[in-house]
Amino acid sequence: MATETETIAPKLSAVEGMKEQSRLLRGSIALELVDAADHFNEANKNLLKFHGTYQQEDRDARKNRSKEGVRKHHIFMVRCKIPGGRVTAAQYLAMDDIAGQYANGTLRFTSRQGIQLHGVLKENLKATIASINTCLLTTLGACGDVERNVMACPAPLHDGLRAELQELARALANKLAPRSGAYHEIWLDGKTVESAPEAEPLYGSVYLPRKFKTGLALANDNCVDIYAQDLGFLAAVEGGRIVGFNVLVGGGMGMTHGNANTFPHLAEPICYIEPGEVVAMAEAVIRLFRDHGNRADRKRARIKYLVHDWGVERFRQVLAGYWEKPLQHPRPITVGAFETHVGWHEQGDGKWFYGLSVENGRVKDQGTFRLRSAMRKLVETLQPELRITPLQDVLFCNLDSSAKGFIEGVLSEYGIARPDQVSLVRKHSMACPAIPTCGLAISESERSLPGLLDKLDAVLRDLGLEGETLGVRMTGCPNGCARPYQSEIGLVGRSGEKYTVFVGGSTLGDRLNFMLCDLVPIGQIVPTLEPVLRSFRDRRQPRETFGDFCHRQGLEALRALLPAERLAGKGH
Ligand code: SRM
Ligand code: SF4
Repeated sequence: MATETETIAPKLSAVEGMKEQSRLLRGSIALELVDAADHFNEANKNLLKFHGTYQQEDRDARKNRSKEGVRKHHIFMVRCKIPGGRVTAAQYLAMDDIAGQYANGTLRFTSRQGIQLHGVLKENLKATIASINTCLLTTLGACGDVERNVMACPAPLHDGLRAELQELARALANKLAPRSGAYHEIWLDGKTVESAPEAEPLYGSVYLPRKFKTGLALANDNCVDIYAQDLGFLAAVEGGRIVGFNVLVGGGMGMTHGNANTFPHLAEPICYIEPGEVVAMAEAVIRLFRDHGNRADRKRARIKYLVHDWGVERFRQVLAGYWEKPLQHPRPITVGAFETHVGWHEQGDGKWFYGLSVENGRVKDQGTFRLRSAMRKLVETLQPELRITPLQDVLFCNLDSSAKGFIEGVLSEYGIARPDQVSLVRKHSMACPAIPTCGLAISESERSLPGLLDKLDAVLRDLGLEGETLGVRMTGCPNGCARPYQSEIGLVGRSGEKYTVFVGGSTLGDRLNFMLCDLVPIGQIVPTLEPVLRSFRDRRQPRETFGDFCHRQGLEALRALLPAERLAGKGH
């Protein structure tokens, strides 16, 4: 029995044991890969995430299958980690080939500038991951308890700033990638990598308590949503060059309905560093997280809970123990703009880039909408560098001015809207994949947002608000993969067809929104928002945005506008 002065160490989560026993992520994945089953056991299923793949179930097929007493239809999602979202034309075309050969014939640009494939069968998993590596992309560390894809502004502007952020994103991704030889052994040549270390130098044998996400931003363009990152580097710019960074720690979106101990949290400024110290600071923060993060309760394991529970001052003190010099205080840098980067823009080097708005990041051919074919034709012909944006869109880079007419001709031929034909609200919106692939989804998201935006567009037009910048971010569960808790309107799956509606976020991504009402049937979401939008039109202050208006009015004033049946759901 423990004495009064002894503390009983909390029981570690089951995933910690799986990592510990995995021999640096090997487990028995290689053995299971060649057996006849269409899925992996629980331990390997968890380890596979570090290799960039999730074992999923086709949820559309689930109902019929259980009626017929047939087993689950297992499929795999494969995620590429692409720092700063940059891919060459050849890499994109290879990914498109792989999507056709091994996946469900679609590609998906993610909210962290990656590319996902869905619907891969176990028998094709090795070929899929090997082919991705052949085109010099990787899936290693795209998921799992390690550094995830590092985000940076994708715009190819020759402004002396963005290229530096892109370079840093690559340097961080290289330095923070797992060093285990398991990935090579299992997916590539099958041989043991002689140079691979016995232990992970940064992560140790049990890796991090949870996923860890890093992004870099400029104050005048917070397109990466720096406040949602576990670790953010916000540039200080003087005389047109980056002179240092504020280090922000503790952003994260995920929460669990009904568990008040879990919540979205914005990253807070902790200290200031010199430009050459970015990688070392990332390692210091990761070491701190490795040593102090919660390894008992995975729902409370993110670094945001350390920042929240300790407070900024204590966090700084602990971080000081991982940093050789005295920590400098953060500078007063605040974000002032957020760019989508869609449309036709000069790069500043005589070339141009064209940002295409891709609805929910899904590249597919469906009926007369043939985005996948259009992308292929554009990439084959123009051979551009492509950059994926944090809003799941894509930029065609390094173009001659003559390319614009060709691009718009192809878009029109393949039934794709030009950026100027897409409403402002649609351009600023995004949804997560949810059903049918995501095992955690409670409600639809990617498949429901387009129809919901049709209705919202109509209301905005009726109210004369179609010129307003506001976005809807929708997710099929409270994990927040489309970062819904920062947007002007956030819709979060609550129970089947019912959603929690949030309002009051800022276009700049620097403020959390608040719950307006709960358990709203999907068909009632736009009618619920209509009186709030009408009040915004009639009572806004000059140049006030919808998010700022909701924030200023506050919950009670906004709820007074709602129909009586909406008031049953609680606000907070
Ligand atoms: Fe996410 C889990 C999809 C960005 C918070 N996320 C998942 C899984 C893997 C479901 C699962 O664990 O079984 C989803 C796969 C669905 C599918 O079928 O593809 C999934 N997340 C996505 C993507 C594809 C959404 C998208 O619309 O693009 C994004 C992939 C990004 C990438 O390329 O790396 C994606 N996920 C995010 C973000 C946004 C971000 O990082 O900027 C968040 C909120 C920020 C954060 O991390 O707090 C996010 N995803 C989560 C969480 C909640 C984690 C938490 O600790 O609170 C989960 C659940 C979990 O980890 O247990 C999750
Ligand atoms: Fe799945 Fe939820 Fe993430 Fe959507 S928010 S992809 S439903 S985990």
